Amino acid sequence: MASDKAARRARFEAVFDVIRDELVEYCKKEGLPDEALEWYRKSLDYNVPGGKLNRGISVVDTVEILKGRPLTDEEYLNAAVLGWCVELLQAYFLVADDIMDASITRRSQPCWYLAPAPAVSAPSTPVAPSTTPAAIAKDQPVSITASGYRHPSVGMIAINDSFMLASAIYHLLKIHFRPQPCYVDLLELFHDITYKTEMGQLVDLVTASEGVVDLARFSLERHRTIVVYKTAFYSFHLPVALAMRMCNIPDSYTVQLPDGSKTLKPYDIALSILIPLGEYFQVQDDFLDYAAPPEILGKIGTDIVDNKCSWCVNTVMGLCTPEQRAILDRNYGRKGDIEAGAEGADSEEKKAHGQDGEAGGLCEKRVKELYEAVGLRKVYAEYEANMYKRLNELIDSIPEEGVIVDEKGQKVETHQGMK
Ligand code: DMA
Ligand code: MG
Ligand code: MG
Ligand code: MG
Repeated sequence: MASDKAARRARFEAVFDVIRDELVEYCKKEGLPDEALEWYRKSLDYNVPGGKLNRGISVVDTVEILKGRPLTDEEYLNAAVLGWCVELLQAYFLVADDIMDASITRRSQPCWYLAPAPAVSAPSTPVAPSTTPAAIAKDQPVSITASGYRHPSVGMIAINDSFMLASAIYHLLKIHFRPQPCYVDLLELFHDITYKTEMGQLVDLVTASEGVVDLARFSLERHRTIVVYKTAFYSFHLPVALAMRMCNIPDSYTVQLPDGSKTLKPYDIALSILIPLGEYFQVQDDFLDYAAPPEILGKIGTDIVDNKCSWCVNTVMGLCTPEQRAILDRNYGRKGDIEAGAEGADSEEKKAHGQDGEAGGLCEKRVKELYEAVGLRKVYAEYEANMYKRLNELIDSIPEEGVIVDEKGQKVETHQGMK
């Protein structure tokens, strides 16, 4: 129910205020000056709570499902702290990702590194209202506010801000979980999944190396490695695994089917569904990067210009004619309007689309036209329908009933409705 969903979100959001105050207060106790406290508070408010919150709320939902009853206030707070730790991890990745991807907007506001700096140290000056987002990006470290004034922008301090978003996780875990038996498991999970996500970002970035546009290096197999590592582990596996750890489900448990035909490990069962789910989610992110209007998506797509090994380009490479492939080779991963090797590209066309700082430019436009020509939207709709079916089959393949046994083969409890 929509209202139930809204209420769950509101209850979860209310915990953020407590967490933010706790983090700022800790810095205050360390003796940081007011300027730094104000900066950290603004960074937390700007980067952490404004998203869909699916990852964070799914920790709370999973704990509730595993307990099979409403949570006590203390349990709720603990689950919500873990949920906000996932959101902090996401904020850390996104602040850095937007710098690395040279993105302009996120959640319908300037990316943090382009946002007006919290402590304005220089007087604001009016600028021409027609300044484009790409010009703002080039204009580092100055940012333009909606009212058309220049402010110093956050700039590369955002790199340290991203570190502090990540470090906040370990401070919160210490404050809220240190005496609990699951503490080390929670720490390990955050460390392992952070490492995996960074591996995914590494493969994403080296596959999209600037100035080396060679589509032959792309493949759907390479894409799969990227999306599983950069997205699926932290977005889908992490929230559920944290909830399982908080409920003290040990690795040694196995689930035996009533007829004894199969034994399964609870963490493996979770992975077997959540990784494909995360893969599907990132394919959708890739598709929306090209297909969704920025006003709706809240971010301006950069994959084509950034030479990314996206699901879109890989899929189109498998569908296009040699002539279309040549268009792709000339235009993919190019920032401006001039096709490589096409000297004196149509200057009328260039004028019509603007060549100075327009996000993407003509090359991106040509790639998008090609995506339309090969019918990528239809192919995506088919992919989505197939994936939806496959994910449901995977979920259905998990037994409704089973017996959980510990490492000695002793029955722990008869478990129904594992789904
Ligand atoms: C982002 O992938 C991955 C992480 C770990 C933040 P992306 O660059 O496709 O994300 P977005 O489209 O949101 O910038
Ligand atoms: Mg990005
Ligand atoms: Mg990225
Ligand atoms: Mg993306």
